[in-house]
Amino acid sequence: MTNTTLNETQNGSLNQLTLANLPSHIDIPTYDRSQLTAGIVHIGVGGFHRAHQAMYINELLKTPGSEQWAICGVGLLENNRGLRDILVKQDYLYSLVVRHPNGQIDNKVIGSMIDFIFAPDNKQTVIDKLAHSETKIVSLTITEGGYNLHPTTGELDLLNEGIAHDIANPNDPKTAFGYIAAALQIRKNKGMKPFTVQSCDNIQHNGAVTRKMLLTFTQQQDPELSQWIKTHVEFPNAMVDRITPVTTKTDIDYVTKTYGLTDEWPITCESFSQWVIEDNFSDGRPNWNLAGAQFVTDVTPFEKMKIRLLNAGHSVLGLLGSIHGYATIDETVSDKDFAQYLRAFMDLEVTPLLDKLDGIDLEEYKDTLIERFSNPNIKDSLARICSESSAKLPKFLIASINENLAAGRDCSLATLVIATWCLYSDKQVNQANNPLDIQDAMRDELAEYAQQTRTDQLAFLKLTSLFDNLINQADFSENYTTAINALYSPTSNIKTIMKNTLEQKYHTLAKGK
Ligand code: CS2
Repeated sequence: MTNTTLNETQNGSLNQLTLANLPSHIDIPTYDRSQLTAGIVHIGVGGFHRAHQAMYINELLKTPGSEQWAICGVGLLENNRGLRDILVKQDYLYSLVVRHPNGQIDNKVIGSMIDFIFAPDNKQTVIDKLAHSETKIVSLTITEGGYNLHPTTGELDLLNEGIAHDIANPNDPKTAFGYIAAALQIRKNKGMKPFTVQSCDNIQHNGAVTRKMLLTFTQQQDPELSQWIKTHVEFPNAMVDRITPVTTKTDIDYVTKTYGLTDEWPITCESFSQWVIEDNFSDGRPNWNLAGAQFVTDVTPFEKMKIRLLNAGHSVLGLLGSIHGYATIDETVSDKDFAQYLRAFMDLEVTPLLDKLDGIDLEEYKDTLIERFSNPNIKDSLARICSESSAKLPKFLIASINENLAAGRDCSLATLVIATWCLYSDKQVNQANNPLDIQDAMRDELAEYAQQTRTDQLAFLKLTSLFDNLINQADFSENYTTAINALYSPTSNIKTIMKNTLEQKYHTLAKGK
């Protein structure tokens, strides 16, 4: 590279033209992007999608034969406008910085996205794109909350504003379900094949849940459409995994320096990646297995293992670590008191709930999780981990509490996490009195219930849409009260409370519970 091109590159931004000027150690798309078509329309182009599914397609495209499986992104949210502008400017290219625990860094540019539609301004364009015969798969990362799954009834929350709006206005959708239903209606009317609806969110049986939500939704809108979807549309379940922190200014600066050009929204992620998919598709699929994904007939044991150990483990560290005053996962887990608590939680309150998995050694899996969490090059913020806890904890943690209670097993370690969530929602500061960055659609409601704890120790649990009947289960509420008393005592210290809870746990176990 000559000095002139280097300067031009340094001043330029990442796009199809400048790609050729990148330093040769950067892994760039070598395939002809002009020949690609978007067989996949992806709703919810967050960091995780860009580090995971889009990366798998990028790898696949490197060998000929998959040109029809590029991605068209769709952003449903008003705050996706900025992302659209950046992606358009960059010809939908973005950099992916893969950080290994040992410090090794793989610098990539991902080219599998070839279009992006900002839905709020282009509703009909999105519907037409989904209804187009080229679209074979509509995939989703709309977060746990995006499914509008009522946490205790397991049904679609018909009172949700967006859902109620979309049921009443089939031609003016706002939610993923509204768009999907509108497009499937067109395909049904035209006698076309449906696309597959593929969830990539951290929900156990994410495909079955998506199916159930969409069937309830369309049942309200048009029962005939619902029946057609029930008969014809596939919703494969999948386990997805790759830790992808929120992009920071440091990540952007790193890319500017290393790539010699500007990427306004690079993604950083860990080196580990896993995708286990049930092989049920309505109209074909890419050979993701050639890019490292795994097709199975039943994903149940994989997803339960991942959600109950990794995601719940994150929440355990996230809430306890936040109160202590830590900012990131690696910082929290490098404190041996937190690592010990996490491991005991995994071993004693989750492992007994998991089925044996051929080819997977659970002890090794847990060791790997701790190693991944400890990756000092992934500064995954506790604020991200604790964000939308109201949508996450029912699936990640409360499900395990209920299963343990039903089996007569102690679950005091998870109980302390729920009590800590109450303190976190109530005081909204850590134990050094510094404000916490709480992002949760239910933030005000959580605070309202939690703030009554001083007069009613069980007040938080009265939020039955999250906790269902936990308040009436003596085995739970006794431990919860003990935890609340400790957390709300004037001399409270989270580490001491964790130590005492662990000690008590071992006593209880010694008594055979
Ligand atoms: C995290 C997940 O949001 C969370 O609470 O646990 O985003 C986690 O990093 C991914 O599921 C990893 O695959």
